[in-house]
Amino acid sequence: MKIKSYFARTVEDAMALARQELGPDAMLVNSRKAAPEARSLGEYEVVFAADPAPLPAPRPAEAGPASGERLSKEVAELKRELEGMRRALTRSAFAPSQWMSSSPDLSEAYAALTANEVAPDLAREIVQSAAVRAAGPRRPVSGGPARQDGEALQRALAEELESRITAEPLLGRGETRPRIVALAGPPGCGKTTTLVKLAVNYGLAARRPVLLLSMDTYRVAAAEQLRSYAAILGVGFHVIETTGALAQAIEENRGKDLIFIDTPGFGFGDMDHAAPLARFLAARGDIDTQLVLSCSMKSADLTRMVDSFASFQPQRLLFTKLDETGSFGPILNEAARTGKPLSFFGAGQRIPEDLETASRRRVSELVLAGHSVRALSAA
Ligand SMILES: Nc1nc2c(ncn2[C@@H]2O[C@H](COP(=O)(O)OP(=O)(O)O)[C@@H](O)[C@H]2O)c(=O)[nH]1
Ligand SMILES: [Mg+2]
Repeated sequence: MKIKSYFARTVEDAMALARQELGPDAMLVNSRKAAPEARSLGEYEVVFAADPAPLPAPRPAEAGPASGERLSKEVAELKRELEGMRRALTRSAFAPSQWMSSSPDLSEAYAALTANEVAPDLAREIVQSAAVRAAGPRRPVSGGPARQDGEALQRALAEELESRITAEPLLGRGETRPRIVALAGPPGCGKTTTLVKLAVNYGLAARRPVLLLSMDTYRVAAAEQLRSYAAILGVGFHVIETTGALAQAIEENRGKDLIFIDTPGFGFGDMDHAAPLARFLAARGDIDTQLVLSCSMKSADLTRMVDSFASFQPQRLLFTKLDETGSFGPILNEAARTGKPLSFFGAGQRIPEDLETASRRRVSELVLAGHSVRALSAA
């Protein structure tokens, strides 16, 4: 037997070359994308085996329908094979690494995280680090037992997850008074609702003098919503049209303890209008700008939204509508990606009850909820 490779731009061409030289009885051994060093010869390589004395190239008369049929059969077979290879490659590129798929606990944990919309890269990182952490110093993961200690792994997952985020359920920056908080974010994400919740819980409930300022003068009646709340709560309220007026209002209310600034919702298309306010807030070292984000947003849109609010230089991320979703991965994704602390969570429409302080523990509970490695192991 003689083994010979043929290179060409396509598999079909390479096979035609081989058949021409070796005749119809040569056997196809392998076909693949050419190795990089052989790429100059052709994109694809087919390997044929034939008897040592190569048969003469078939004369046109012999290359009749029979050999043509055979060729196309082989090509069809090759195509199937290539498709199989492509699928296998795709699977291994997106699947967790080898050792992860060798451990049911780890792959279950990875699946649970990604099902909760944790970004695949982050999920992989967390599971891998958790596996190392759970294995402890004397039990390296590679070649270790396929089945982890379920409880240790569960704990390690939470620890790894929590180590990637921070929480600061705070209002204002540092110790300076008044504490000034601006809530920014897309339309309908819950800025006004959350502002009132915060004003009640941290202002009125603590008997601290509060002032509410609304800059939401774009939409009809938007400021009126806050005006009525201010009236009900009996706190000061002003509608502010410009950043200059905002600076002045802050100056005139230095005696207050808490100043909340409600801002218009800016969507992807409105960012040009947002520029003056974004510049103002970014430049004010005394204003705590919190970016309000709804958990019910699709995670890709959420990421885009966070990026488009970068010019506001928000101090913290505030997630709302936790009650409207079952997938909490995006909270983790954005907190880990931006490195910004999480401040508060809105978890319902009721004012002021549906407000929570953010904590790392809460996030890991939400993200890992329903996932217990132990339970899965026992199953
Ligand atoms: N389910 C739920 N709804 C919320 C939450 N926060 C705000 N909302 C609702 O979302 C809608 C828009 O809220 P609003 O505060 O006006 O959003 P804004 O445009 O960002 O000021 C209102 O119907 C709110 O009641 C929350 O945490 N959960
Ligand atoms: Mg509003």
